Amino acid sequence: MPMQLTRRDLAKVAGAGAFGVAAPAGAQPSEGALPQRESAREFPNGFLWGTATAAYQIEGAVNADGRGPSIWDTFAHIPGKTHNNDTGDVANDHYHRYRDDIKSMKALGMAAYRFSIAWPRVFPQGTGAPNPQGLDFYSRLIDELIANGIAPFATLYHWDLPQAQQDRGGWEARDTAQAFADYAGFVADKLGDRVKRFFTLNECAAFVELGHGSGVHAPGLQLPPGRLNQARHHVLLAHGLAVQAIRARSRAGTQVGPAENISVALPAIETAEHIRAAELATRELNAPYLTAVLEGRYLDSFLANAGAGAPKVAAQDMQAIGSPVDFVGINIYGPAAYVRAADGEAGFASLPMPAKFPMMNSSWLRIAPEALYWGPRNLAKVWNVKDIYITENGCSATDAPAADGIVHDTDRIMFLRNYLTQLQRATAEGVPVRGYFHWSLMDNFEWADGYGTRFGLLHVDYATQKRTPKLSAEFYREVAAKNRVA
Ligand code: GBH
Repeated sequence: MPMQLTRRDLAKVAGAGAFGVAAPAGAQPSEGALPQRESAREFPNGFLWGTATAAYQIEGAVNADGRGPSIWDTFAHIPGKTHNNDTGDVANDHYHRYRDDIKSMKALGMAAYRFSIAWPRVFPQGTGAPNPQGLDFYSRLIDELIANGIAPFATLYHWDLPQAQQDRGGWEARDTAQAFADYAGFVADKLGDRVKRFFTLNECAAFVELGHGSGVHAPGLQLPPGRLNQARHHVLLAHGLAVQAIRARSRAGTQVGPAENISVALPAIETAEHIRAAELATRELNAPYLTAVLEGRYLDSFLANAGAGAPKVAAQDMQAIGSPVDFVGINIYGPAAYVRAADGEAGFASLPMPAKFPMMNSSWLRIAPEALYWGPRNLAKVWNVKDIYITENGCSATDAPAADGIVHDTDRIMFLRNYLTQLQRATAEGVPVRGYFHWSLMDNFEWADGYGTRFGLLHVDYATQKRTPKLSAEFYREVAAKNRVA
């Protein structure tokens, strides 16, 4: 029977004007007519609300205190590689303004902050002598966070490989995996007294493919398939060796895991057979990265596909890559695919997505709120992961200040409300998501898209470095304060 609510019906359920429906003349709004059931919409107790950033995107101060150059310094300075030839030279000057930025986090009621440590600040040459002044910046940052009641979550690699390490072969060189592990162990030893959770590498799937396949990110390579697979393998090995190094060199209780750009498979229709298809697709679509890390092996289908270009794997590599992790961080923006059940070996088929699929400002960001349900849900179901963090989720939006100087980013609020509602659906069903880090705290250097694309809750005026909370910041502060979306 089709449901047709009349205005009168709505007024009855809506009580005192909820739903924005004006009560008919003469109707008496009754108090409490609408059952509140707020608890059903809450996130679990202790759920961590935070924001995320990355070193090169916000710090600036690229020559300060002995920092060495990274591949992004080199790349961004090549004309034509970034929008407007923007670079991270100054960025948000966070290196000098971190205290104020932490005040902003506190004003938003944040309980956690995910930042990244720049390898070239700590080891300007990639290996060899550490630079104590570089490390000291992160030590001060961490102290300031803790003093403000904000838990530090540190990512050890967010794409800023020391240029010196690139000159020795970068991720194509197996030695880079060991160099990363040495750096990771060093940092865990020095900062692990205060940082309880480390992420190894941010989005291997993004920086390997974009930096070494399409070449649109640093170091701008376009490798043939075999060499690309070998670089991928070294990156996975870097993750595994770093997990081992962090365990060996940090105190009891320090936790470590990846922060990966999971390819989210969405069942187009939520029936048992299509949901099963999405689970099968999850393993396959993530075969080059997350699947290898969580299973400690490459899928047969992946190796068959690679053929002669399959990576050369040394003894113990897969064991290292599959080192047990304490949690899994996943970055989720758009969906990888809508899938349905299908005959054949794979058991699923990916469906085409129309060109006019709803999009946010970035050309790649499709709006699919249910990705924030199915991403963690599939992760928990397929690999039995017990602790999950959403290490990034967010969007580029319209973001132009109005006459009053405020960015009324109702599009970002729409995005957040819908995505977070789906995340709550997951936690309510028992999917073990422990926290959510919004990308990003503030507008910043959006890699090849430069400063023209804005992902922040705070608007940044780059001429003055003034940060101004957008309307979405107020929205997000309410979510964190109430521990629910609405
Ligand atoms: C994340 O990447 C990054 O971790 C973060 O640093 C970044 O600022 C944020 O998201 C927003 O982009 O082939 O040129 O069309 C998100 C995943 C995957 C986004 C690849 C860009 C395609 C670029 N990225 N994607 S392109």
